[in-house]
Amino acid sequence: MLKPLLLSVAALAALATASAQRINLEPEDKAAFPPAPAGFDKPQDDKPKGKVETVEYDSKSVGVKRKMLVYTPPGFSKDKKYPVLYLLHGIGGTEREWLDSGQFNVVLDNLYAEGKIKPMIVVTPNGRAQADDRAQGDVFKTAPAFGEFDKDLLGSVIPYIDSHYPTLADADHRALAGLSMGGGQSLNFGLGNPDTFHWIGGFSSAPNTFSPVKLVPDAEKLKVLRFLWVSCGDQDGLITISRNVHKFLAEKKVPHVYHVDSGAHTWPVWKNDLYLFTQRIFTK
Ligand code: FER
Repeated sequence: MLKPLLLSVAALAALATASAQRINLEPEDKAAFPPAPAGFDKPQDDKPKGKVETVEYDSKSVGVKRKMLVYTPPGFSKDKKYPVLYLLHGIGGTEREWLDSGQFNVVLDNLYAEGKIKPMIVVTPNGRAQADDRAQGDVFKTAPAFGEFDKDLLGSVIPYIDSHYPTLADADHRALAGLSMGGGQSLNFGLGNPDTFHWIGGFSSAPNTFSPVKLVPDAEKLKVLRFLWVSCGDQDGLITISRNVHKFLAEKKVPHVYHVDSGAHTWPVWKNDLYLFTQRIFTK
């Protein structure tokens, strides 16, 4: 087995692709939903756009000012109240990754134009909870800081958003999702804090994902969840992580969706997951 800790970010996609031949799929590794239609991620000039802004907040746990991006939907008004999706990046990214590499705002704008999602605020914080949170050098060395991010998220990020934006500030109106390292964080912190998040998604979750027993020590406590999504690409060497989480959830009878995309550890998979996941949150 390759030692991912020695790999650069550039080598990561290669790892996912190179290991494709060694991936043994199991019968349950299937798509739960059809993929997004062509053009779902292409800007449409004639449609209303949401707004993305960068804000700075005081991180109590890290002890510095940190940045995050906040997307407010088309037609946003301070006189309304909105649910909030916290969307987390991967090991090679920062608070800008979902925007610069994933164009998440375009995917959401297009879903609004078709009336397919509820109006929501989307926050992309920086999940590398350390003073230097840039994605530089050997980013795998920063993996421990991703494990510390729950303190910042719960102690500073969410309080900032709830005090500066018109949010519906309860678990029924708060979602947590992310890709790879951010997927692991979403499962770890989301399932660990069912009083804070009722909608949770792990996309291609990385080896930072807790083992299933640690992730779900008490299945009863997860009955409050409204939606739990576990997905991965069928050509991603990390699929065993998501599959094992799915199997454990199924054994413990925790309702969830296990969705296997066609693709590797790459953006088309995560954009597709965003498209499918956001249509299923804040419903009812
Ligand atoms: C690893 C392989 C992949 C790992 C992290 C990743 C911490 C993360 C990948 C990503 O975020 O894209 O062994 O260990």
